[in-house]
Amino acid sequence: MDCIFCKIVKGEIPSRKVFENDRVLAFHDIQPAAPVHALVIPKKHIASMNEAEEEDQEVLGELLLTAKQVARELGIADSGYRLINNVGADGGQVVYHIHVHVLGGDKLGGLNV
Ligand code: IU
Repeated sequence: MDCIFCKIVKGEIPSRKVFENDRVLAFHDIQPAAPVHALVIPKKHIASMNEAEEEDQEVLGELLLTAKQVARELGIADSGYRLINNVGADGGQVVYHIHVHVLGGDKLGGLNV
């Protein structure tokens, strides 16, 4: 499968890793949209939230808990941060391997939902 994040998981494309275990990987985004911008992905290929299944429940929960740890690790936990999961074209998804953006390090603008 020609998935760029699967290649990052396999080490075929380098990344600046923040955290890794058997199930998830966190790394710095190559085009940061905020002073701190990391991505948390499952090692299993799930294209987007639309393709997530019941059996993915545990790893999806782990993505969020890892995002919390990443925020703490990168020093933005106390000031606050935003977790984003883009889904599909209108959601702004570009890479079709599910990921949680961890954004912070400044007051974030954009949609207030
Ligand atoms: P999106 O939610 O699919 O739009 O986010 C994809 C993100 O992946 C985006 O912020 C890119 O900068 C980031 N990214 C990356 O970190 N490394 C890569 O090799 C590629 C994209 I391609």
